[in-house]
Amino acid sequence: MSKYKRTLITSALPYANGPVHIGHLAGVYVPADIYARYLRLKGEEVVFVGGSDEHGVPITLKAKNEGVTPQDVVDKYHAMIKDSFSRLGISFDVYSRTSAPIHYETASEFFRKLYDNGKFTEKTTEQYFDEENQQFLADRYIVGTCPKCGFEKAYGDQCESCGTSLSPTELISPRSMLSGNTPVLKETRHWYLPLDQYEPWLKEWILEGHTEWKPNVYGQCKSWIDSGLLPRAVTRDLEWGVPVPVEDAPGKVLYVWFDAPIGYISATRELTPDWEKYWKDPETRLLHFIGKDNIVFHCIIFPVMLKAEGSYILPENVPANEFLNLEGDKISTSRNWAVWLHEYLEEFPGKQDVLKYALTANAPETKDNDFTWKDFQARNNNELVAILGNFVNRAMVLTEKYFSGIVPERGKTTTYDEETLNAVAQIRNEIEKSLDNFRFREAQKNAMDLARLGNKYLADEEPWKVIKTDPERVRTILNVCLQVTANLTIAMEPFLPFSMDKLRHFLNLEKLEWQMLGEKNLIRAGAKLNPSQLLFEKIEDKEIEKQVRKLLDTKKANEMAASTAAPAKDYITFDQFGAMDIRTGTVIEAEKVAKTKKLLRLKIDTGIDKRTVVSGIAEYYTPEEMVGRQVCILVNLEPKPLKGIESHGMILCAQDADGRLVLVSPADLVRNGSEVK
Ligand code: B3M
Ligand code: ZN
Repeated sequence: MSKYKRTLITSALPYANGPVHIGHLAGVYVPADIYARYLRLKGEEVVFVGGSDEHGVPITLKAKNEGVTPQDVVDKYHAMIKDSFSRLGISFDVYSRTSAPIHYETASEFFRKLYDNGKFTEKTTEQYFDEENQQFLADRYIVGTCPKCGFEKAYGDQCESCGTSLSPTELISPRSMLSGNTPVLKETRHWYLPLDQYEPWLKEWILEGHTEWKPNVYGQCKSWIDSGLLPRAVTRDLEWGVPVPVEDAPGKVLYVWFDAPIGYISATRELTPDWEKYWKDPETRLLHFIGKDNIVFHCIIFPVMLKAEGSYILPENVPANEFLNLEGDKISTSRNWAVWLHEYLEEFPGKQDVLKYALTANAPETKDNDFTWKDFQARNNNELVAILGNFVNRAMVLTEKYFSGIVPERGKTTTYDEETLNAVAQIRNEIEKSLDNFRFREAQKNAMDLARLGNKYLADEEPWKVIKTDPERVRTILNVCLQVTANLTIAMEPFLPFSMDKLRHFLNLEKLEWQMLGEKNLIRAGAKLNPSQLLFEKIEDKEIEKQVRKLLDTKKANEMAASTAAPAKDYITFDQFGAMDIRTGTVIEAEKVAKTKKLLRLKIDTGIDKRTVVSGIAEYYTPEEMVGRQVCILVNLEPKPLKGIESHGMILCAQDADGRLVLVSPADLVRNGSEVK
């Protein structure tokens, strides 16, 4: 691995203000985990750190909304996030949190060193202040219209619509998130990181020195640097956060984006007393796995902090991903438009690898991508089950059947046998090339090619036919198949760790190191296999339908929450109301009106008579559901023919936000013909 001795992998610290969803996983944690597992399998020295980001306005706003303390919020979600990562098998060497004492110490020391060395500028400026709440409005405490794109709900630090990074004073028509009021300006003193002074250095380091970074990452850096960098405040007037470690700074804390990346350092310190070799030795390769909204913080601001401090290494690469959408819509925590990891783990027990596989197969590496449940099902059924599982299963079952589960000897080989075995090493090269360039979806596809190779070999060689004429040959065929299977336990290990554990157990194999991938005798003739089961199970339509329905329910709930009731109509008199004769009645017959979608013909016992009413509720109620129901009916509406049937009256319904009609019925059974008033 060239000039490096070891790798330090960091993955963005999720805000502990909500659970983790598939967008986080696809963008950051799954690729970081694959990479960490790959390096470990190669026997390289690697440390993979993560942790919860527990400061900042996202946390305090959540606490305020829920009427609890910020500490309550982070305790709850940190535990939840940590647990679900571990159950999914994200193989952090340490998962820390920024409320940990070691982080307070690390972040304070870091700030203090820059402060003592005169790396900050100190400025008193006017900032927005909410008079009602007696609080300065930093970052997300303030919303307004984005000066760049006109989005009306841009935050004080960033517009989520166009991605522009903002400062509160740039917002048009700013409003306080706390009171909704227009804030006033008030003087306050803060420390700034003079990014402008680092412009020449950033140009050299990134624009000239890191042209190999992913185009999306490089492009964002370039546009930032080209548009000119400004000094950036690294302190805030807030109560929640790491207190500014200088005398005479009461009520001030470090800006969350100053302390959070230092969290990577604190986590490493928590892991090992030898942490400095990971952060200060130029032979360490530092990699940040993040989503695209964090690029500027990891490529510009944090490196400037590290550079200013002076004793730290800089990131070697920042393989940031684009965003994952869900069923065509942007993932959103506030709209509950997400697949939540903790829910997935409950609803698909034992299927951790399937989620990782589907997310990697569809990873938003070069552009935003879409997760759909249909695709998830297809990845499982058509790839994991039909390609990988099917090959492994056939190799195992045939060995069991013909050789009582003992690995047969490989006799004289054909050119095709040799080609097949040689292809494994080629596939290894492909996987390595892809992984070394952070192309995870391609790498996983390359690894699956090994299973495809095995399937093709089996289909061509047809041992189930050959066994009748040349049983000796079948020994060789199955030996080749089992060598491919054994190689799969290596090739697939970074992607499907739980399943490869299982497969190694079937094969009675130890965990093999990456360098052995491509070897032709990984499994010894004469070895006894364990009884196998299916490696993957089909996911049925009904499981997928259930998930899709859940999302439709969410969509509906959002529409309902967003819709407002129509304004009230003009007044009517008591007499006008009294003129409407509404009664209770029971449906005694019901049928669909032929050649219509919406209409039911109902026979109703109104207590006065038994009459026919045609009602437009067929999309919401079946005839069977209607019979026996008590309804309210306007009986003195003038009769009207509908599709050739004379309708005598109207059934009362409430119309829901989505147009759906819901019957209005008496809350208790009453005598038919009772007046409704
Ligand atoms: N918590 C933002 C985010 O979750 C932030 C990342 C910190 S990484 C040091 O997108
Ligand atoms: Zn904008």
